[in-house]
Amino acid sequence: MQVNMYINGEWQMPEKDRLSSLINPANGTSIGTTAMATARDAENAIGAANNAYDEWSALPPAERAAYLYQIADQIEKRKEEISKWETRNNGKPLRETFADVETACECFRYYAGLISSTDGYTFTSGTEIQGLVTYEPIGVCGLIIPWNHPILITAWKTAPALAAGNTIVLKPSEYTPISAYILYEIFDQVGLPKGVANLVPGGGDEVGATITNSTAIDKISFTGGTETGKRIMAAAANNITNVTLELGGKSPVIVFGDAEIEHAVDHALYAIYFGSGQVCSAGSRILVEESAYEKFVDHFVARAKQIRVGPGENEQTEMGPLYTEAHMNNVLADIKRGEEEGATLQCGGYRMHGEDLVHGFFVAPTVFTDVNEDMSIVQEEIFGPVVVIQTFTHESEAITLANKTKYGLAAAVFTGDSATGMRVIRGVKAGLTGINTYGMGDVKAPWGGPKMSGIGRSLGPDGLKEFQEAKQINVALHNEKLGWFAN
Ligand code: TXE
Repeated sequence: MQVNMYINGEWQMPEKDRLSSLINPANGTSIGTTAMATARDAENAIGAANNAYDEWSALPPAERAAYLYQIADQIEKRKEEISKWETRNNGKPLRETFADVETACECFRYYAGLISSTDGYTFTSGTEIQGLVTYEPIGVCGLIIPWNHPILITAWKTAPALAAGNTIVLKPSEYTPISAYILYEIFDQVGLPKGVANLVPGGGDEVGATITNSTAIDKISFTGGTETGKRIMAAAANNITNVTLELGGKSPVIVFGDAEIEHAVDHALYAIYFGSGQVCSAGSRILVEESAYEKFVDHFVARAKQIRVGPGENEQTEMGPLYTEAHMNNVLADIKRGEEEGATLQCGGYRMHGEDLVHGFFVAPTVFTDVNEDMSIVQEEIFGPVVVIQTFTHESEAITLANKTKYGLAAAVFTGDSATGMRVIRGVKAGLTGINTYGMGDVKAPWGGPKMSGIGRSLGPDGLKEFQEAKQINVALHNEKLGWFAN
């Protein structure tokens, strides 16, 4: 597999010295190479997107929607192939990559439907003005994608951007560009007009920075780490470029003593170990009411130890490796710091070396107890299969602890009393929340959160608005002077 650039409707090969190896995190072997585009390539892509803008944005929404429906159909046809490559490239189990590809399809169909069925609105101002509000595309959008959900987040940004009439320059993660490459094969196949969508695989410092600093980019939509998000926002400030940032989290799962404990444990396991904890909305802090603490910890640790960790291509696997060796080493260093800070390691905490794991980047499901909110493992996003369990004694303490990090992405509360659930969720600063469930996420509803978790929302009607500019049009009903000035 070689990932090339796609600029102005043409495949472009990089120079030989601009290729980087792609590694399967389950076994450390090479699965292909990717182009590492230059700043010049990125500028060419931005130029092509600018040239294509007038025609694409002028198409009736239904015609743009027709392309999106065709794209969704082709993704569906190649679902198995895309999932397999995504698993080899990112490491996630097949059941996760299948779900991501299915949601990517759904996302293209959802925004095709939404753009065909929604419009602006009218207003009346006094007796003199009939007003209209229209939603227009923003222009050329730079979409910067992380490695943890490559095809999914590519779809979350691409589908609403194109539906709204923008043209795009997409930079996938330099580690996981394969599924985006296949998506661009599909764009080519369905005959998306030249320059409407451009693919520039490459590094953040070169391609990413060219996009974020460009005066010819009208919108930046980024998902990734909070530190990178700050750099992107600073670069965007120079040109007052519109930004959407979807960043990190340290999301709480709050369990009251009256909750069904087995149910809460089951959801809490999913919340942290899905995606090996490499998910922005991961429930990486569990807060349990003192009366249920012992039972919860016993059940949670017993089940965490039984999770089947292995290569994602193995149908039995429930949790895969971390995406690179360097990231695995960071996660292991964070775990060591937790032990040094005095937390108790209940299980995991090590690199796994089983027969089929020895060359991969596997970290065992890890649980810490006896933690407090001053510890770095309670405050910092680890982005691995590591969870901390704390106690609380009453509702207001649960809310205070839940809010005591710089992030505000997700939160869930488990309780037998729906009023308690509602009160607590209202008190928690987070954008994605659940009561007696951690199964959150639907293309129809906004995704994102406040504080250092970002700015703006993906998905749902809010996700479309991120790629649109509102315009008010005031139409005079009578040709009368204002008469504000006498002469
Ligand atoms: O992400 P980066 P990294 C968090 C998670 C993780 C940490 C670091 O905690 O451990 O971030 O991960 C591109 N200008 N999340 O370093 O750097 C980069 O090439 C423009 C949370 O892998 O944010 C890639 O395409 N672009 C998260 C994308 O940004 C730049 C998902 C994401 O990489 C750039 C991933 C620059 N200066 C990590 N520098 C989530 N919210 O889901 C890098 N990039």
